Amino acid sequence: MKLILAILILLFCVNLPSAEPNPQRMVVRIDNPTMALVERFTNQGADIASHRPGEYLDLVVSNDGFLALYREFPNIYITQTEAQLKTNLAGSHRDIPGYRNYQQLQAELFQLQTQYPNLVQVVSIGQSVGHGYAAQNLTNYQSFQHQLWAVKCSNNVQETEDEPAFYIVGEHHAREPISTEVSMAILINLLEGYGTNPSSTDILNTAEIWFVPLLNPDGHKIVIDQTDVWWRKNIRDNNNNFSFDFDIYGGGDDGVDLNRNYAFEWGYMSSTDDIYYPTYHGPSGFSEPETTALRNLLLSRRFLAGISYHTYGEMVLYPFGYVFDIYSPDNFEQNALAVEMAALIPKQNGGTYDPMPAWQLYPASGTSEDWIYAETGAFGFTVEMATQFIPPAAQIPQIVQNNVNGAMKLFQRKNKKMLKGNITDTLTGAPLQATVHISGIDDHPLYRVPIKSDALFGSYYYLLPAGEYLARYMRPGYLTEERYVSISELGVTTENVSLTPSEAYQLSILIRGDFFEPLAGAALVFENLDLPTYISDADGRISIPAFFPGQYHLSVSKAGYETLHIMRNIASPDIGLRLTSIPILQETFETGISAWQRTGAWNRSTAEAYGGNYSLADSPSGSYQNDQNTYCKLINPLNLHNILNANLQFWAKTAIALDGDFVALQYSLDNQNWFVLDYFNGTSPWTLYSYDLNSFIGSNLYIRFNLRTNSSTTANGIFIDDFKLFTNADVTSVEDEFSSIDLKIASFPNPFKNRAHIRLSMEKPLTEPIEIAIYNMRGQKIRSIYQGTPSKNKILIEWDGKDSHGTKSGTGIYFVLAKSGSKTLSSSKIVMIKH
Ligand code: 0X9
Ligand code: ZN
Repeated sequence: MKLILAILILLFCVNLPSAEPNPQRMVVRIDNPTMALVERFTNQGADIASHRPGEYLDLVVSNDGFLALYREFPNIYITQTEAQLKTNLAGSHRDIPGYRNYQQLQAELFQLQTQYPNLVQVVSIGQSVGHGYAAQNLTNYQSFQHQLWAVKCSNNVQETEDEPAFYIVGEHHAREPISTEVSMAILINLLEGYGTNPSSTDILNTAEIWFVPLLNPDGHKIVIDQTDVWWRKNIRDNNNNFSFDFDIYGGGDDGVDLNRNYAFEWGYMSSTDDIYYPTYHGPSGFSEPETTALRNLLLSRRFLAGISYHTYGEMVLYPFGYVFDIYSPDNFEQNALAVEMAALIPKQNGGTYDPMPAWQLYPASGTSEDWIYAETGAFGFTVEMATQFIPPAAQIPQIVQNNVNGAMKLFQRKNKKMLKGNITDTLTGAPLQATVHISGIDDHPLYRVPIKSDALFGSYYYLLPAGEYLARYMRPGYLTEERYVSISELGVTTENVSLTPSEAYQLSILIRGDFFEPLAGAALVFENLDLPTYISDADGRISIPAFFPGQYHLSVSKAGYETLHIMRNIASPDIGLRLTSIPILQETFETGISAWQRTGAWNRSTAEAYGGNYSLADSPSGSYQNDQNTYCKLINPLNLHNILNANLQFWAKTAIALDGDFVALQYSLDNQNWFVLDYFNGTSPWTLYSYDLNSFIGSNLYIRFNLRTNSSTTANGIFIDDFKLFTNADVTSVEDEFSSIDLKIASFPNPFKNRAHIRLSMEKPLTEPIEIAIYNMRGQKIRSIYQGTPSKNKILIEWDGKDSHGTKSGTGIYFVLAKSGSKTLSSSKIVMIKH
């Protein structure tokens, strides 16, 4: 007995935990971890407590886990014991009560509603998973009848006002209860400041803030009741035994990690399909009532941005986070906002929070920030508060107050660097839901839903970096409006737009190939619209009987040809599009691989080929190695100058372990900074991949494949074949509506009553005669108003609204077309309102 005691004391001296009969868990720290090490643990499904790149990696481990780790990393040390966690969780300090439980939270929310009836509205957005089991009369779940409470906070809270919204979410993860505390503190700060603090008053008068302080009430109960203070997931009954199963060693057969359950890039990195692990992603995206409830709330109105709070690490994370080196279309402004917020939040031991893209913490799939951003357009931030999961009560007010300041900064973002306005129907004045397309952002190759105006109010909000932009307002059935907008550092730019309904007409599209030969079987898709896919007939024609003129985002593809991916203003009855089948660069790997610079095992391979005998492979014979970070790069950049369409295509076959290994397709503009365009993992047969590179037109684009593997499973890898770049400087056929002569038409006033002034401006005086004529919506010419060769580069013409017979035309939409022979040089629409 004495000997055992002595050993125990000795163990404690070297910082080893005691071998208690009832095993306990703890947080251990590895200092200065490499990213490869972090990857190893994320991919093993290890219970990662926190990570600061290059500084530390904290893991939740059992006694056994500690010993195993200690053998490999003798310098690890315990930063938190279970006893400390329990003390912190239950503790209070003077008048600081510590952590709220569900009942306290619920009572307080309703008390706030009573106290501030004009500012607070409590609504249930769903029920917890345990509530569902309780409703099935399962006895073990009767104490889990939790509502998912949301709080709307705004002036005139009972009314649905035309205001932008922000959200605050607490506690995806059960063991992170300060995330609920901070949510409550932000709510209370706004309420108490209303009417006295100018910032709180402004925010509640002109915006709606939605709070979901406790997204995971069942898990919260597991932690607060100390059933398992390390619990992270919800309590889904994965093994269908009708009772909650946790495991003293850190996992538990039950529960889904709610922050892996969102259905965007669901189920790949730092996420597992093994129910036992703390990062189990659930049976499918949005399988859980908790994530589903938040999804429905976030889709119900236009949220500009929001924060999901977690512990710990003292970081402000922004999307994307699903794979290394990925930067979102709104990366510039998301970073700027994260920098601003982080600078306001002091760390506990000096300095301020660190802003970074979420993947820099570690790539994770199916997280809230990625789905929220990609599928709603809101800037979804994740804030990792504090330096431990459950800080002691005495520290709560300070940590929380610091974070309140960060959140207030986020809400104030609505007062600057924003484009907003109302979109209405020109004729009826009714609000319209329309897409707002900003060039330079909405043509980014990575996916994010288009920003739309609100169906009820027609209002739209678009956060942007300061600068000049071309904004397009599009809705099928209406003519597209274009505006040049200027976004200033300090203010909001208001651009109200009225869209004019257009009449449908018969559109004929002729699709041709390299030698103007008609192309049958080409597929035409109108992006982001609920329209069928059109296929060209034997004459290369697609005929759409009722087509509304306007600006469209369309793609045209045919096997063996480039894919056109272009914005096009379609307003004339006949348009032509031309696809090339002749790549300007083609790599079949049949004759060699000298165009590529390679590291690691990348080489051509005969193990697999899509065509011929060779393909490109990360591991030409057999499986790839563990712990690889190798690449294969096209030595010469792709020349994307003086073209109208750029499209990269290749075939690939993959067998890549789904535990975090991947091959990324990356691009760079400087041959130094690389960004992910796509990534591959899992198993797939030979598949054609196609990428729109139009947002890089005008530059030289470097391309490479990057293999990243961890220290667990290996597999066969990737095979790539028939790598082709198509560029096309002439996407339209000869008779298409626009020529290269730079001629602009502007009509004013528009709409007009008696007389319209039509101004033509040209880059330089023309050499050939042109005709300016007025056409009706059916495409019929009703009046020719100018014929000749303008000798100046600006001319002004008048139209009195009459047709060629001298009859006044009716109220409606007309087109002013400038033609040279049969070629349309430019067009403009004009609306006449007859009195
Ligand atoms: O892993 C998580 O869900 C969050 N960290 S925590 O320690 N609170 O569990 C961070 C998610 C942030 N997103 C990415 N890392 N992609
Ligand atoms: Zn968390």
